Amino acid sequence: MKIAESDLIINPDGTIYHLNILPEDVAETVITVGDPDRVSEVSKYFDRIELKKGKREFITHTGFVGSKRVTVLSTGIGTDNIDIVFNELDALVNIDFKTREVKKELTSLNIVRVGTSGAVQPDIPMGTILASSYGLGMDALMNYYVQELSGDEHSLLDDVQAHFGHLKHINPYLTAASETLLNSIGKEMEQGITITAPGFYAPQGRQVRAKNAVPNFIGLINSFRSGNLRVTNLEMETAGIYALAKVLGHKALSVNAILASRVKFEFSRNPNDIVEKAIKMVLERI
Ligand code: R1P
Repeated sequence: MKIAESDLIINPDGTIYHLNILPEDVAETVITVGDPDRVSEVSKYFDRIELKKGKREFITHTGFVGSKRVTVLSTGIGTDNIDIVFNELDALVNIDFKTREVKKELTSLNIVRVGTSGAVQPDIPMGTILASSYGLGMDALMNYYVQELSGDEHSLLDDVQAHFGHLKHINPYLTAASETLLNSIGKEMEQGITITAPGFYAPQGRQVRAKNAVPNFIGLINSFRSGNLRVTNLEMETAGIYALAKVLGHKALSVNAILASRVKFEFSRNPNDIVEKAIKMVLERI
């Protein structure tokens, strides 16, 4: 079936609408970062850079780490941007731009996010590099897609709903990391459930001047348990990445540089060093 021109917008030069890149510009291993300035912090370790392109907050560098071709791409902040990045990345590899039809042979990308995040457990210090075993979305993205859950995801989501169900405005969604990537890139890292929030301040329990509707949100978050599983950290993209990657048949892992402790009310004095450590760990393992 031909995908409509209004549904999949291809620019006159053959690039996809927002990312502004061509199908051949995408490697099968993709690193996503939130901050556009972090793209060159990753690609500075490439042995060779073959392409630098961008539009808006979506900056792409593609090159080689040894013999492995890697794309690093910035998503900007939030799951609304993840919706754009993941649909366009998937279209670049799985839709024939000439016929506008889905290709017969699909490509499954390996996608690793290197992001920044705050810990919600007292035993997880700033400086920790943490792999998200699950993404738990408190945003609205997956209200608009059909998601099929595994048995494990179902029972964990039941526990989540029992714990957070009194927050009537939230419809949480949950997806596991790619087991393959969690056991390779995430090996021996701290692991846990990452909550993805639809904002930075009250949606992550921060109290500045506006009055928060959910009292003690961090306490509610860090007291959640399902067997041995607990929520370890908060940020703004992982759950959307995990959910859309799975819906579209890609593998995803989120690696978090912990810059803040939300329970000790601390923020790192050397955040760039922690991010650098996370970047190096991921590049050594991809
Ligand atoms: C908020 O400051 C941003 O930082 C975190 C959050 O998820 C949000 O995008 O990640 P990045 O550093 O990857 O952007």
